[in-house]
Amino acid sequence: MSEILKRIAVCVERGKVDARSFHPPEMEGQDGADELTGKALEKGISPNDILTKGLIAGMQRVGEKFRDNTIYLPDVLVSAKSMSVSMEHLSPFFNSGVIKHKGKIVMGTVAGDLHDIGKEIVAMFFEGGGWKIIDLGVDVSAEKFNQAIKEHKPFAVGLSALLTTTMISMESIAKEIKTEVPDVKVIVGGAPVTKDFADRIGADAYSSGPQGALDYLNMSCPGDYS
Ligand code: B12
Repeated sequence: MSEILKRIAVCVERGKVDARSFHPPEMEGQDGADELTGKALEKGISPNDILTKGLIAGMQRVGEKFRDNTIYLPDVLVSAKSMSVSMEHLSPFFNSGVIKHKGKIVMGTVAGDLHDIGKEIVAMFFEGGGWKIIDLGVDVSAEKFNQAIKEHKPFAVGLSALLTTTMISMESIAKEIKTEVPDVKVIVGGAPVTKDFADRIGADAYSSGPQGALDYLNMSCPGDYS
């Protein structure tokens, strides 16, 4: 694999945004994800390879380390920043259809709940895994989820709940989604949510963090970037 793609993956993994950033200290002064993505495009490396062999490869390692508790939230946030500066270089290729997403995922925090930090992180990992996110924000009703599902035809919908009280909304929302659009995969998560609860409400998948959910998506819908 091209050296520059390996370096892009390392920049995402370590959170090296650009040449000016001081983080991580041992990479100070070196090109970051920003410059390397620009240079890779100038060299004629395909945007698809930059995405899959650079950004997604780096983000996969971030997800595994976060799942294994060897890195923490601040590390994930700098990795997300590195990924997003690179994505700015790649966005024209998404818009023109040169690179394709694996599929779409509708995300939202359920009705009555305003917590969105966890949902944003999960969404960012999904995006880093090659999925297009339609983020409905917080306090999202079943009706709004169903409207978005019908409009965007996603492969899956991700529901987040942080309150024991809003887990009750999660239950009715998951059931209403499954009644209206049985084919869409419902993935649930959030601090009070458990696997038993997810099974009871008829969700297709539960994960305590982003990586388990991403593994589930990639297993059920491996996608095709060609
Ligand atoms: C920040 C925070 C707030 C902020 C939210 C800001 C924001 N923009 O999100 C504010 C101040 C608004 C807030 C308000 C309230 N909060 Co609050 N809040 C928190 C706090 C401190 C951190 C939550 C957080 O962001 N964690 C960090 C993220 C990264 O973790 P996470 O959300 O769990 O997400 C991870 C996983 O759960 C999972 N995940 C999450 N969503 C999804 C979705 C899918 C599909 C998947 C696969 C995975 C997944 O992956 C994420 C990444 O690993 C927690 C306490 C705590 N330490 O958790 C209390 C906490 C959640 N809040 C609590 C309460 C009670 C409230 C209030 C009712 C307080 C009040 N009396 O007004 C209000 C409720 C407002 C409302 N209607 O929602 C309680 C809930 C208790 C309970 N069990 O019901 C907690 C636990 C605090 C406590 N110990 O009492 N809160």
